Amino acid sequence: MGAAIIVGGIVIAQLQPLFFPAQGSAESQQVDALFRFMFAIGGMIFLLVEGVLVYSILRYRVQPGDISDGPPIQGNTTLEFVWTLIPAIIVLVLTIYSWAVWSNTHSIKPNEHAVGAVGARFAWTFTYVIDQANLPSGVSIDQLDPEIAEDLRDGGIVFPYSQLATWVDKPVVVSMTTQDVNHAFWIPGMRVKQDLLAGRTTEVRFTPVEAGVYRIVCAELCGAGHGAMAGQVVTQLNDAGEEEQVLQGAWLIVYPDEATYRREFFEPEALHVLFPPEDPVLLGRQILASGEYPCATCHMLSDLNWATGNLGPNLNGIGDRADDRVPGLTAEEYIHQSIRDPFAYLVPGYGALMPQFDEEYMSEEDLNAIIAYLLSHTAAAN
Ligand code: HEC
Ligand SMILES: [Cu+2]
Repeated sequence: MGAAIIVGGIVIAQLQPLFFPAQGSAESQQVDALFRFMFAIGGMIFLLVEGVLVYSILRYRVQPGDISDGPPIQGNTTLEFVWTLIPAIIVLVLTIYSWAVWSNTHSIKPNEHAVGAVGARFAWTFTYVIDQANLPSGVSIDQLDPEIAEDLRDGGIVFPYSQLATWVDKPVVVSMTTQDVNHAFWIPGMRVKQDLLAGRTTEVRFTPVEAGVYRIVCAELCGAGHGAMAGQVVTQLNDAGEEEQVLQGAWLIVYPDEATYRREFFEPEALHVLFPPEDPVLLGRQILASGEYPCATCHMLSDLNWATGNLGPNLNGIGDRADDRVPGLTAEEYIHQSIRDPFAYLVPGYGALMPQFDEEYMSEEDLNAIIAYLLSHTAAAN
């Protein structure tokens, strides 16, 4: 009987992969083993309790005509002792086992790939550092604009990107801060989850073991667009008229090796930052495309493949309507105001939802480039 319950619990625990996403990290293997262990214990207790229940219903059900009371039983010290001891042992074993998993998964690994993450309502932005040690191949520091070269010597240039990119077998540490309220950073496929706390930096560590694309989800209710603070796949038509899947929002991309990571992600992005375009329209496009600011969660804009944001007005054609919105404001002044001080004028039909991008959050240079880019979106230009 006891053996049947133990085997049954272990069999139940084998169902676990049905509910869990594929294991993407070294940590997920440890976390899942711990979970499977708890699931087996839970399965055994389930079988024991349900078994006793079903047995009692069948074995002790009332006989026809029997109206007597059951035997009067007063306490049972052995039984009480056993049902206290067994849970105490289970809790102790689980404490030791989970402590071991926790300290393994949280320990600092040698040679970690350090990435920054910023949570903002309602998007994630990741930051990468370019320094003299990881300049793109073929680029030397003398080719750079003197100001950029200076920053590079001074500890490196930080650039933002809307995806967390890394490669297989590389331990990653993500240092996280929030622009506004608390958020929680959750990658189900990696089995890691950590809160972002206002005014503090928190960290999360994992080592990917499988190349692929993983969802990042916000797991702390943070406002009206909370549900959008997660990656999505959207099917769109590309230039050739074929359907293709476009990634929206924050995703984790794991490349198979470092060389692919550098070639497909890091070097092209670093070149954009090291040699920024002079034309403000192109610069504005580059800034918005980088995902540094969370605009795509709320707005659509075909040129950047922003296809899902519907909390704010569609920005296609904004260049045509900007100078008619508020009497007395030029188109530039209106866009400036809509970003720095969004509640000064609310587009009819929309609520006061847009974050205020003050000078601390968005520099005047970034803002001017973004204005130039947005105003280039006219019906005539499209
Ligand atoms: C949380 C959602 C949200 C985010 C994030 C957001 N916006 Fe908005 N935005 C809105 C809403 C809602 C409105 C309409 C109400 C208003 O005017 O404030 C709006 C209005 C605007 C307008 C005026 C549109 C028009 O038709 O007149 C512009 C321009 C704009 N946003 C640009 C941006 C840019 C650029 C970013 C990123 C830097 C951004 N928004 C981020 C929600 C958002
Ligand atoms: Cu959030």
